[in-house]
Amino acid sequence: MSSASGGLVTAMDPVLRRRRGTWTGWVGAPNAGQDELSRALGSTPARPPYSLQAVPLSATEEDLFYRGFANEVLWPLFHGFSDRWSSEPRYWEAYRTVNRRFARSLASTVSWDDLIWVHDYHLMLTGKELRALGLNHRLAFFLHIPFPALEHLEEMPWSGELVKALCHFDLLGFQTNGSRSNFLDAARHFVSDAFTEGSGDEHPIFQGRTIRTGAFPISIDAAAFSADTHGSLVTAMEREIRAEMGDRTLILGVDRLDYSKGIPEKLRGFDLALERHPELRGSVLLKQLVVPSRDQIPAYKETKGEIEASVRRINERWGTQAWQPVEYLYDSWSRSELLAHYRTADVALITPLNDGMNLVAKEYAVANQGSGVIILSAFAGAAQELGTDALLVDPCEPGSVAMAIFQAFQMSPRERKERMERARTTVRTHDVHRWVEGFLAEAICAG
Ligand code: ADQ
Repeated sequence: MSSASGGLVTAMDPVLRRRRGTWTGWVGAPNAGQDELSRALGSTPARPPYSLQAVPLSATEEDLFYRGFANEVLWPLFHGFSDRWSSEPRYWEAYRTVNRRFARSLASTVSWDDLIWVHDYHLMLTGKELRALGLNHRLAFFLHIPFPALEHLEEMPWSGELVKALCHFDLLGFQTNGSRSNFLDAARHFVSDAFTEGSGDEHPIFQGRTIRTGAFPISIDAAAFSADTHGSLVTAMEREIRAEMGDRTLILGVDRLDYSKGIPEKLRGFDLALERHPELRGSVLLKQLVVPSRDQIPAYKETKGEIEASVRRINERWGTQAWQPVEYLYDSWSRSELLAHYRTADVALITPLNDGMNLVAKEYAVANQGSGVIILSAFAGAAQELGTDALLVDPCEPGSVAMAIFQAFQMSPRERKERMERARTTVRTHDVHRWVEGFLAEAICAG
């Protein structure tokens, strides 16, 4: 991970705090070790109550493995951005080397009965590497991002090797059934001999082991989120934000800087809403937080420039002396600031073009104790659980986003409250602890 401000850390930290275990990871800076990893994951005091094992990477490896293969090849390809991925062969070589290093590091510390649970697209070769080192442990993998359709995956020359490597895990977990079925299609294509008459269509057998697959939609620590919203600091900040807003409707956007999050598309939709619905002018504020992320990668810099130009255009077009329609912040909020904004916002506007899950939608559902409205992209994994209570949009269609903004603005307090209560119940009953129980129950049956 590059910092502790991503969805993976938000989801996994409470799980390890409760269940213990060892987190093996890279801290996100060249040559960083154990102390840096503690600081990145812990609050104060620095060390979280589980073990940490740092795998250091050199500056070149950070460049080729993390920025290169993980985020300039796999991230765009797996999110369906066929025109954005790089075919640089050095990236692939670095990915193999680093995955091997992670496997060696893991192999040096595991006990004979440990379950090894590997997370995300950075480490898809570790299963194969661990087996090559002779480990017979139960190996599980969870992919936090979407698994692409075969037609996208096939564009990359290393796809076959990647899919075959994944087949060394006993359990492969995905966010949605769509991703799971895309993986099975890819396995059928690249590892066809794993599908025999005996194995059936859904349970490939690879080197004598049955590979289990499943959809496990990830969630948040809903109880902790809900409890933290009552802190005095959060309440004071909420009062301040409300006072600044006056009677205006606060529409909130919280996204990591990423072209997959659909921020320029969101702004296009907002602009069109102001054009089509004069009632909104002077009455709404879009507060958009963009959390810095991967900003060394050219595509991310471009996205940042595009967002900033678009904010300027909208403010020039519609702003008056008394009112500026968009407040844009390129920053990282503290948890209290984030919670205070979730509590105050009348609408959460979440428009990724493609997203494994999107935890912001779930966090808002739990933290907003009032009667907020969730506007959510149909292409976020979270839409499958929250789809009936949120207003679903196609982020590529500005008209769809504009209509949802106006619908949220006009929605009766009663309808808002009912929708929000149902969304909150969904997230509370399917929280991250239930997610982990479901995954581990399946992992224990595997292997
Ligand atoms: P991400 O793409 O990082 O995660 P997301 O699910 O949107 O995205 O989560 C972002 C997380 O960052 C939220 O938990 C949020 O609270 C946190 N955050 C936002 N602003 C912050 C700030 N200023 N400081 C600290 N934290 C901040 C990937 C996938 C997602 C998937 C998650 C989990 O891309 O689709 O939901 O993993 O599996």
